[in-house]
Amino acid sequence: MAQFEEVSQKSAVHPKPVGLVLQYGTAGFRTNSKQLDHVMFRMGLLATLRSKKTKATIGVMVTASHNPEEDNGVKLVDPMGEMVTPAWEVYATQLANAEQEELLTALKDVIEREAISMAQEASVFVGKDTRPSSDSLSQAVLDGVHALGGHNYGLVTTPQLHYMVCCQNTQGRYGEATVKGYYRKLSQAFIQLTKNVPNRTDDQKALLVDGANGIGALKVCEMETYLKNELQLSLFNDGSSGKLNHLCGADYVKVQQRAPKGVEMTAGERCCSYDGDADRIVYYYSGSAGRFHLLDGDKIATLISTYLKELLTQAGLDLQIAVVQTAYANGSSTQYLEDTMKVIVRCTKTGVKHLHHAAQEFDIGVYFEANGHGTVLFSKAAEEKIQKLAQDSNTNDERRRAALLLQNTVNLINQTVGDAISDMLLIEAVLAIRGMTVQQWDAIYTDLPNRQLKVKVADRRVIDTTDAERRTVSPAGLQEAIDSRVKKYRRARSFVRPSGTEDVVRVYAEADTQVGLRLREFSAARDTQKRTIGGWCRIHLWVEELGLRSKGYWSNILILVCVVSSSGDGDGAFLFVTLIHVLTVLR
Ligand code: 16G
Ligand code: MG
Repeated sequence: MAQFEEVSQKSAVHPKPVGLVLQYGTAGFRTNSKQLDHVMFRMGLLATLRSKKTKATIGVMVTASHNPEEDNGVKLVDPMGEMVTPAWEVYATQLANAEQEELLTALKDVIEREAISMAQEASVFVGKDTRPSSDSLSQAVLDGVHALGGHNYGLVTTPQLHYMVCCQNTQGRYGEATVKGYYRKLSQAFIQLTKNVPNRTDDQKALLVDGANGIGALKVCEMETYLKNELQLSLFNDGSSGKLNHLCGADYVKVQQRAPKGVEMTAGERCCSYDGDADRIVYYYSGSAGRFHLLDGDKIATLISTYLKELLTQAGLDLQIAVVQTAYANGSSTQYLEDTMKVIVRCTKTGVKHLHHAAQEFDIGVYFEANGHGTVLFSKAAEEKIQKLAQDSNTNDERRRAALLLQNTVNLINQTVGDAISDMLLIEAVLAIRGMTVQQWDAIYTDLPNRQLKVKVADRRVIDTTDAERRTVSPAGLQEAIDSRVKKYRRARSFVRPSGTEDVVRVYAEADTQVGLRLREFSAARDTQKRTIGGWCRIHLWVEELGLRSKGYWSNILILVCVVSSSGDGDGAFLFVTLIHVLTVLR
């Protein structure tokens, strides 16, 4: 067949390095950009097949998100804007790893197994971020889809691509499938939501944005005129000089628990950071003593679900609302949501697709990872009920007002995937409507002291987990060892899981303890540049107090010092140290 001949010829231009093996991971392929040319070409082919199979437009996004500028990656987007279905992740890995001479056989294998009619038309949208390698790599994707109706969107954020795929496949019902259509839909909803908020001052409209030197910076700039000064953005790390994700962006801020480079914030000012492809967001501010306060995905989920629940009550709508989190959600957030807010809370494995899937089971599913990936999903029935009430002229003013707010909230949210720009507008609207400052938002609950670190072990696959990654089933004895340490502390929780994106094991620990408080004092001193010999001595004393001496005094001191000095506060470090010791067994 002519199509296969063309595939053969073009694949020779995008040859696979012999023996290279890559895996379609949690968020697609991701590695150094130099290794990806053949993968891109083959994902172009696979997206075309997926489009023929589903008889719908498929998306391909070229990005490595928060990873360094030298890296790149690719992921496929299914017809409703969601991540590609798991069976096709397997095909993606098979195609990417087929040696040059095996490619056609691998391709034909997919066609046969999925009973794909090659005569069917195909449509593929290709998007890319601002990395230097994204130009040629997206061209390689297009080579794969070439002559089969592929459409190149050029520079877009990941969520914009998801959005446009969904618009295209719903014949415009979700919105217009263009970047301008996206700006218009979101900005109109934002203006509608905030227009009746009394006495909104310029201060309340001001927001500092760290664009991570990436695509989000470019796109939020384009959007500004649509917002008609209802939001006044000061943009930092806009990509004009700095390097992508370097000392800036949501991942840096969340992991380091400190402000990004280049953002000039004064006490109490609201700031947010996007990641490199703008599908993640975190907020933060500087407190009165110069202390850094982070408002992560858990705080965002709490703010949004509280707001939605209040509106549902005011509207008198009986819709079930749930919050979906992962094991990384701070225990205080879960407790607040369940005990105070009385909303259903679900926990899933790490990775957007798992949360998204779980959230689809409810009338309204709010999902967020602590790292800032997340959005809100409304069921079709929920959207219809909201719409019906908003148009019902017989209902009372309070109910109608709440229904209208809900309706505009639905329009403001990108339901296809977590979206830094859409989430930012929603948070800004909610703060305005509820008349809340960032400090009041932060005070809804207090995070339990916690720590997260990665450990390199010989083979991370020996760790197998269950219960949404909260417990290990192998190797034998690991879970018991964790349990015996965790039970010594109040409100303590800890888990170990193999990373889905790096060759490491991640360790998480949280607890409410006196030692945690003292470590917090120490790190506050660090923040105000009062790093003292006395401070370091106190760390020695705590290690003694915790009885860690026998378990390797100096290595404990070292880990504590690293943990305390590399992150905002030192809480949880003690528990963490004991866990590192559990893991040394596996090294
Ligand atoms: C990917 C996921 C993110 C998850 C992270 C976990 C998407 C779009 N991104 O970045 O949701 O939190 O992986 O990484 O799904 P880990 O398995 O290395 O901890
Ligand atoms: Mg990202």
